[in-house]
Amino acid sequence: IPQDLIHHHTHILTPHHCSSAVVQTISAPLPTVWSIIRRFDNPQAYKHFLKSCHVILGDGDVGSLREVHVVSGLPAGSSTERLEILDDERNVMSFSVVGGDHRLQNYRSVTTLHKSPVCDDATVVVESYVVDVPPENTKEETCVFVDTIVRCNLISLKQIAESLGGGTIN
Ligand code: A8S
Repeated sequence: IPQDLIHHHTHILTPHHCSSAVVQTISAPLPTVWSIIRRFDNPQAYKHFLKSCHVILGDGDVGSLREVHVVSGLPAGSSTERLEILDDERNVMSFSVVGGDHRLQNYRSVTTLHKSPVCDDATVVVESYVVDVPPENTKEETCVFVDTIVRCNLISLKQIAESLGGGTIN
């Protein structure tokens, strides 16, 4: 990660926080991957655990709020999320969870995209997060749960970006 982006993945922690990061390499150009990530109104394009998303405030700029509904089978119904960073120059996006019915209080994630150092048309995605450890869970359980969701999302992002084969979506 370039020096000027490291601070985005540096989270302030207390003993009641859990934090981790997932890295995924994608064989698609950075603009293709960014065109999917930057759409705050359309996370279900690659997040398979979401069944719907409605922007309830704003028009997709920083400060916008969305309400997502989760597929059945997860210990959650919905989540209200705020767009914290959307930097089209540096390819940084971040959102935080501000409400909903689920166990991930104060979830915040930051996603940065990097041109692969070895291949021009490949992209490295780094997604880090911090979240409160729920009262009935351990840090390890919380990290396993969230890592699983984030890893699934990034694998799905990879499949979709690679299938676009160099194009971008709007
Ligand atoms: C994301 C990341 C996560 C989403 C979690 C971790 C969530 O949408 C799901 C289940 C939950 O229990 C919590 O980038 C919540 O979306 C799939 C509803 C927040």
